[in-house]
Amino acid sequence: MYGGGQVFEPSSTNNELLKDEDPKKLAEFEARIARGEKIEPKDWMPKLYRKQLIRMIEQHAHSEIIGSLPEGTWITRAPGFKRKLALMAKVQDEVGHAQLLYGAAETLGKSREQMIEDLITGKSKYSNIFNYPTFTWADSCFISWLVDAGAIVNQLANARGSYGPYCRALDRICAEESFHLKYGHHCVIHLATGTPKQRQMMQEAVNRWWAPMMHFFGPSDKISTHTEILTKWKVKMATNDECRQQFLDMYVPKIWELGLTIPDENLKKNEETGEWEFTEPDWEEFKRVINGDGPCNKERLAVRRTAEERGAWVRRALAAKTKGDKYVAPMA
Ligand code: FAQ
Repeated sequence: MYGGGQVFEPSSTNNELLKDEDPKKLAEFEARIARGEKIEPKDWMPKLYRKQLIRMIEQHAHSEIIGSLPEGTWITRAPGFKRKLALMAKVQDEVGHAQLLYGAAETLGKSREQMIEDLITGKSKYSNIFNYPTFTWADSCFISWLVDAGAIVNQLANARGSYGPYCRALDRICAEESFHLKYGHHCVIHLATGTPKQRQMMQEAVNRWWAPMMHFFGPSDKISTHTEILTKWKVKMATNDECRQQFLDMYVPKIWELGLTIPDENLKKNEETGEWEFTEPDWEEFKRVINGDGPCNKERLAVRRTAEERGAWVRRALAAKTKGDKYVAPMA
């Protein structure tokens, strides 16, 4: 079963892991974090910090490779040569981001092979949003603009976090994502200011993707399991609700500016508090989707499994030793 079953449940293992730590080392570690120092792979770190980072970075890496699938299916059908080229480059970037992130997670001691195994057997999670289908070209445009926008809000914050290898990977990822965002915005502007049919297609995509987009930032802070410890140790530099609010603040006006509507009649900015108010997202649907029961979970994992099987001979060939370790010239 996909997920690991620990969502929203307090993990006693976490407390046990912390209880065993040397209090002096823990205090020194926390003082370093408070001073804004980066923690590097060879530095002492609590077992729980390591475990949480592996979980989060690994899920992020999986999200990038699985995230390349709903857009990837549109490369051959993208309207025109320039859009095809740009989308192909974007999808390649997303897979490259996964490589950077798997590398960062490996510095914490989990092998890439194990991470991939945990993804394709459904043990690890990845972002909810990539379990929805891209029916039309406009769905792909929504992802390129607004899902990338949401990812940047989260990643720009966390790039200032405490774990060196993750922050450095995020810096590079954010630089590339900012091009994705511009590309996606351009695609959406084109549709939203196009023919009535194009506008309708874009509006329908916004209607389909809004709920998953609200889920994308994670459960509200009231019910988030990991936020407390991750913010304390500066892995998460903004909470789920803070990221969601920042996204709404930056992008709702831009969506409205294009004459598109958002399918939430309660969505409005409270001018007194400065906070956006919205209908509480359906957290039951969120839980179902992240635990393997979304519209495309099975298909997404099946594609990854097939890619693993088909690529196995390449990995075998690379790992195979030639006689006496000597280089053997290829036959052709
Ligand atoms: N989807 O206690 P919290 C991208 C799980 S990259 C699935 O609040 P946390 C680029 C969570 O894992 C997108 N599961 O968790 C791109 C936990 O389950 P667990 C990915 C989710 O870690 C663009 C449980 O719920 N970005 O899009 C989600 O403190 C376009 C309890 O939640 C990252 O991964 C979710 N949305 O906060 C690619 C950024 N939210 O492990 C292609 C790094 C929560 O106990 C095309 N990650 N869960 O079984 C983070 O910032 C955090 O991990 C959060 C979740 C904010 C995602």
